[in-house]
Amino acid sequence: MMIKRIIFATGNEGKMREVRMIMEDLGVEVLSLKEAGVAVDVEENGTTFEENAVIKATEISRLTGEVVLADDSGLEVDALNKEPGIHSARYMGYDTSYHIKNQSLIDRLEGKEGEERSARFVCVIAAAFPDGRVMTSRATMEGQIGYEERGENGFGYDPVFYLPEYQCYSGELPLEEKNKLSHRGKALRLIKEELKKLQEV
Ligand code: ITT
Repeated sequence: MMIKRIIFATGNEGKMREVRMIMEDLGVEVLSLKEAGVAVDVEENGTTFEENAVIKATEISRLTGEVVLADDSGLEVDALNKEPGIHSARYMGYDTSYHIKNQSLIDRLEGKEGEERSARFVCVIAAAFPDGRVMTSRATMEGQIGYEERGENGFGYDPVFYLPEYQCYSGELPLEEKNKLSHRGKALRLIKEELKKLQEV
């Protein structure tokens, strides 16, 4: 199968920047929804990251007839029963600034220390093909909710996500470094390997 182009079904510019770098060496044109001229808002009414990723990818593939990848991701905070989880984008309202969302997590963990602050980013990537086939991959990045926001890189919850192993915040990582470690980098590289295999047959 010759895959010439892929639509990456996201409206999130932060995700798209990371995705472009990870997919660079595949030799396939990767278009955002905007670049592909697709202006639909898919309702993410699933109850898991997998369901939501599959909903986004299959809906856009059905609409366009193209190979479509979608990412559903979020932040699980153990002390908050894994909230905000699949609701990470919606947490405190879509339009609320991440400075406010991040500060709210810091406030909600007051009095907790070390491992009690454990959290992880989760990413599920779904790939949907015009013939109806679907595949998914999942990966995580483990860390903790920090005591403050740090760093100007990344997006969303990156400035509040502390990586004890590296003694820095995700928001302090350059794009390339984050991609090496991140939930999204790991999940997308798994799918990329599958796409490479398909290219060969
Ligand atoms: P699309 O559905 O259009 O892709 P979205 O931002 O609504 O965009 P999700 O529903 O998957 O995407 O929500 C993911 C949210 O999880 C995202 O908006 C951030 O709040 C958070 N998140 C996921 N990955 C992250 C990362 O690498 N760094 C910081 N925050 C992240």
